[in-house]
Amino acid sequence: MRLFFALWPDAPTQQAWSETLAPYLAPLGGRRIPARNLHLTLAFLGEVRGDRMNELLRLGGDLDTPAFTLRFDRIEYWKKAGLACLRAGDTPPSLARLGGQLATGLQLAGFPVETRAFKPHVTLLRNVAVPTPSLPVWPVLEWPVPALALVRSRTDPDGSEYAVLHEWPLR
Ligand code: 3AM
Repeated sequence: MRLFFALWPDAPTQQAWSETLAPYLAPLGGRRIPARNLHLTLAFLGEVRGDRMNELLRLGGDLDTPAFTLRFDRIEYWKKAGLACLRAGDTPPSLARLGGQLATGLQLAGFPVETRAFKPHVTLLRNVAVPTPSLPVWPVLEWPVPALALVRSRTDPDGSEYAVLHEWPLR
């Protein structure tokens, strides 16, 4: 199974973001990520054997993260990856801590971890055709993050299909 930890908006939130952001994205061309796939990846694990699932469930349950709110205030174009993503100017300390604890826990358990700095983002567009400077999003999209999620990814010719396997409410 291909797995990752993420912050996963509920369906109405995904739909609201998709509709609100459509006018910002239309001029950039590229391929829209469908509303149901919008999420913020915390740690990508890649292929994981089914018998390691319990370790991941324990790890997720051991994290004790206070609830926090993300304020998405801009769309950034990432040239190298060719994508446009939703970003928050300020990373809440709880999110930075969650990302750090997760990376440490995964590393101690022997899972491969990303060595690049964690830059929280929600991918909105791939294969952007029209490069753009950062676009301010106004009004800011406020998202009280409800939970941490463990997600399975399946790739098929039509794109990625995701399933939330487990969620841990933030306290
Ligand atoms: O959440 P975003 O869209 O930023 O690009 C994949 C997606 O990122 C990324 O994990 C998220 C859920 O699939 N991803 C896929 N393969 C990856 C890899 N080998 C990867 N991230 C890092 N290394």
